[in-house]
Amino acid sequence: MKIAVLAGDGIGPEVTREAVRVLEALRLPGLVLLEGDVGGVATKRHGTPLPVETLDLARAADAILFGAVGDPDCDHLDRHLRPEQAILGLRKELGLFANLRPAKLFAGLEDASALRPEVASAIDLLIVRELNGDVYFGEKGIRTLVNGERQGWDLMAYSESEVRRIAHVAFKAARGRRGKLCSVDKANVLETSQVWRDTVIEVARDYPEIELSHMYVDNAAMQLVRNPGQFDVVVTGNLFGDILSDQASMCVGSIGLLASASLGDGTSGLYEPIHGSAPDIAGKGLANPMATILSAAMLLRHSLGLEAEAARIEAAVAKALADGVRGGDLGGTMGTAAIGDAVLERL
Ligand code: GGG
Repeated sequence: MKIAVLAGDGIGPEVTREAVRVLEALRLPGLVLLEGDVGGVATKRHGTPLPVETLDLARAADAILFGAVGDPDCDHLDRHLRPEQAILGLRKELGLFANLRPAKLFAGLEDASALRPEVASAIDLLIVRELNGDVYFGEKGIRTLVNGERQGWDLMAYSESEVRRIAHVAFKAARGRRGKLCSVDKANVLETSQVWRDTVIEVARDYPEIELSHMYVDNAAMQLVRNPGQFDVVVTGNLFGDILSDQASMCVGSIGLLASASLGDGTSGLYEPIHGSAPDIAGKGLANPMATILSAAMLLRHSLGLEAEAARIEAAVAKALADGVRGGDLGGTMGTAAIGDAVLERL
């Protein structure tokens, strides 16, 4: 069982270290962890955010544990050299088109949510974000208009086959949960969303037992804070999914709690916290590592088939939170390593 550990920038190395400690504590026979450079750190060392050695390491691994990328030192660089290109490149190169982002309120965090406790306690949803299309990968550029102004442009596009494959993932996920799927788009304005909606409706014929609904993204953002308990599985495009999952994270208390799995048709998957590199707190030992620890649990479940071990990690995190373990993101004072210790003690 070979796991590529790509810690990246900012708080990435700190939070990844705690997840690695948890994985090592399980003493899984045959587990090998191999580190690689990615993101801004790779641009500085190798002149590219995704060196070929890192890509080869990721390809050869059974799964990838990823921290975060993003470095203000690289803000002035050409887009191709920016840290974020590393994660986009990995998703594209490895065909990781389905990003699963579960959000559930942990017991004891009712007061940490941005929502009223009775509203927050109903949250148990899964956002299925498409990862290989949309404005992230459409043609883009900056052109000069006749009046001399610069104009930036990014093509938003989804083909039927791209929508079809993510819709199947979402319908199957709904089948294993409460049987409800909400497809989020902006079909009243965007042609992209019209194709998205028509295709989701077509795929729905294969899943008559699933209750399908459609929602415009602006309404979905509002409903997520008004009545999040109505959602079971939400399927949406790359950009809308990125935004809605950050919003969902504050509904359950903190972006430091949301894990994710990026999956494709192959066997290896990539697992990362949904948060970025948080350069403002990098290196201070203040970041909450729970999202990365929970991502490691998803890795064990989805890529290695180790359900019992995954559940053990999730139970340890839940117990730590129920016992009052809190970092600064949740109004507490505990640092990254202390939170990692608290999870390890309960493993
Ligand atoms: N761990 C997530 C991370 O590093 N996010 C930074 C980033 O640039 N993400 C782009 C995206 O998720 O679309």
